[in-house]
Amino acid sequence: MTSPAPAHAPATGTAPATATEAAQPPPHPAWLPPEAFRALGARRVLVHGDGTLVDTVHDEVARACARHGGRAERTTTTAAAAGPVDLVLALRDSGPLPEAVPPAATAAPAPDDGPLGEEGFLLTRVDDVTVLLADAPAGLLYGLFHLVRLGGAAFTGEQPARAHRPALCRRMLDHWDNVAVHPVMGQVERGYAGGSIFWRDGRPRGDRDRLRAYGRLLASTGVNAISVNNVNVGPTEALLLTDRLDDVAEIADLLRPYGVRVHLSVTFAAPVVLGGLSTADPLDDGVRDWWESTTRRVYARIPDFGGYVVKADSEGQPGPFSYGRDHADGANLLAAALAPHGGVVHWRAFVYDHRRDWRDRTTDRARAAYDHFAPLDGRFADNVVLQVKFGPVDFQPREPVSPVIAAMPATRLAVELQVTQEYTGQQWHACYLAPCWHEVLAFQLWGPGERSVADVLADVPGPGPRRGGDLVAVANVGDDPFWCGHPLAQANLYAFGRLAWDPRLDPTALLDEWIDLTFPAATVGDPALVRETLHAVLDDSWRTYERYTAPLGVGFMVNPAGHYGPGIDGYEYSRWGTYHFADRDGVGVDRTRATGTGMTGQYPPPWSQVYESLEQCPDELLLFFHHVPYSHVLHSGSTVIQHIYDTHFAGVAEVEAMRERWARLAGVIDPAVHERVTERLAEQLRCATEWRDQVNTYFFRKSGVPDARGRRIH
Ligand code: GCW
Repeated sequence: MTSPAPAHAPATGTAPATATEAAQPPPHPAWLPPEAFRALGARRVLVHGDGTLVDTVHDEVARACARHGGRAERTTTTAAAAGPVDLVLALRDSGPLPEAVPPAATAAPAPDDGPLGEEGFLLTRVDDVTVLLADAPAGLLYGLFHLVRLGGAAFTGEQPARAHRPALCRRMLDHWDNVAVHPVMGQVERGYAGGSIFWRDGRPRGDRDRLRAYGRLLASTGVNAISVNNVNVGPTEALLLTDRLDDVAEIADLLRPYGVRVHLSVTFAAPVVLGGLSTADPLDDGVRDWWESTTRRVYARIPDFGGYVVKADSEGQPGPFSYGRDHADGANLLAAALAPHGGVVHWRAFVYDHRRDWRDRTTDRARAAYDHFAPLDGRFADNVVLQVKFGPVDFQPREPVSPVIAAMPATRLAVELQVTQEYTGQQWHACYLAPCWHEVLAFQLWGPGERSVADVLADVPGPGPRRGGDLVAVANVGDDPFWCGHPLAQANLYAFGRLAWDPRLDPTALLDEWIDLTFPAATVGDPALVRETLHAVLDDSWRTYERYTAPLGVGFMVNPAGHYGPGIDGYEYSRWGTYHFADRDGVGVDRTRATGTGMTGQYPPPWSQVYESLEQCPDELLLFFHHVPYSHVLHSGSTVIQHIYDTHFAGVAEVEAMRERWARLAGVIDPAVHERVTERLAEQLRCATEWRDQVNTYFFRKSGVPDARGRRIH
């Protein structure tokens, strides 16, 4: 949602500014500090193969070995074989394998024998040699970082061969970075980590080391694609497609060694604003030719260019509706231009009327994406990826899964998550989002036992055509020394990449991975305390955030000025279509077929029934689907009003506990990290208290029902 906020929004709606200094020291190493490479770097390692990504693997190994006392060797198709080794990373098709690979390591087929593909790898350990084999260079790169995660465990005992492959082919981060500073949205739209790592004041930022470090971090989690500019494309950003293509090519060159392909957000009006044509009509031959020749030039400059990202007919961006065409016409136009080069278009489904009349209770923004796109299923070209926000509205801390995902079996889909914490505390609040994403990915679209969101994206067989898809997220990094403003928000970036690689991974286990890498035992005073504290602070932090903000899935009680802090009626009488309808008797949005907007009917059974039914609807989504009296009794046994009071008091108490736990790490971890998190937790407590007091007071005044436990409500 484009906020109507002035450049200097009131402090209540805007998170405190993050200081960015002019000359910056190297950024925090995040989850790749040198110490994380100790186990690998202390070994005799052989890298076998050719190619840019193999060079990257070898460089990593060589640096780790130089630091930790091991020995790095390289053999290629032509170079001679090496002496005894502890670890071999080899491309299977790079000529005969070096003698150092024990024959048994290649003789035994992996249990799930099948092609490793472009990115997979096979790991085994035989006769005291750890052997990692791949059929393509990217497989070696991902294998290398897998070994880093394993640490010493990669070098013990015998280990049967195991194949590793990503569940999803494209694992992508979208940057909402502006090239020119936007008068309201700034350098990075919804960015909470300082400036952009790519752009500054209309020009490339030029910090090549920072971009290489970013590519490396992404590769280590499995992310293999990014878009480098905001989906709201302004006049300066539009030029990246043509006159300023060199700026994009430079980023692509820096990220290529890490297996990350670059995509570009483009404006649908490009033929008019860049090409001087009188129309951007998708069925016009001149428009078609313009996109084809422009795209040809892009590929001539960047041969591995990923494709386009398009926000069309959405929040004021131009689109096919202006020409009486639909979104299949629009998306297929760009897809046709990209297809000969192997590119894709990510076409966003975030299409809704943002000029509603709040008085009209018959229309429903949550219905919009389904209403626009479900009828188009089957009409999209093969290289269109329809990019759907995970929920029907807009990245709220709690939403049901979007009904679009089950409704479009003949369309390739991307599910879009938001790593940048627009609605989840703007990287001032500790809010570990992996549990939320895990719930979304594990949601069984056609009921218990049926395929999940992750299965659909991974193209797991089921009824109907198979299309597969991507996981995409809006990035949370900037030029902040800690990358993300909040050092603990690094865990979200890490977990996103890992879940996109394997959506079955458990969020708590992922946090352990991140802790092991970011805070290696040898670098902290008390490793057990560090682990215990980070789990205590982060494991449940998303639910804590939910407790002190909008209740029971109703969403959008944020301050409209910047989406930070409470603004309970902030959107209630606005044009944006996000209402809670609280009055003296009750609260919530009636989306039932029986008496409401009928949105429950967009789900297949059993969910269409479960959400329709007041008795069956899960508590956490109750107010998303139903308008109920304050006295309504939840499955938990509590009334809605008492639940509101209880969760808001509990949420603040939990933040207080987080703060106390964190204080115990003083002197145990890097003081700069400790201090930054301490500062943020103080602000989180202030803001959570504000949320609690405003929400509780608001509902007490509306309902007149006192808190059963007699706590202070204002
Ligand atoms: O969540 C909303 C944001 C807008 C954003 C929009 C979108 C890039 O408030 O800032 O615009 O979503 O996803 O397009």
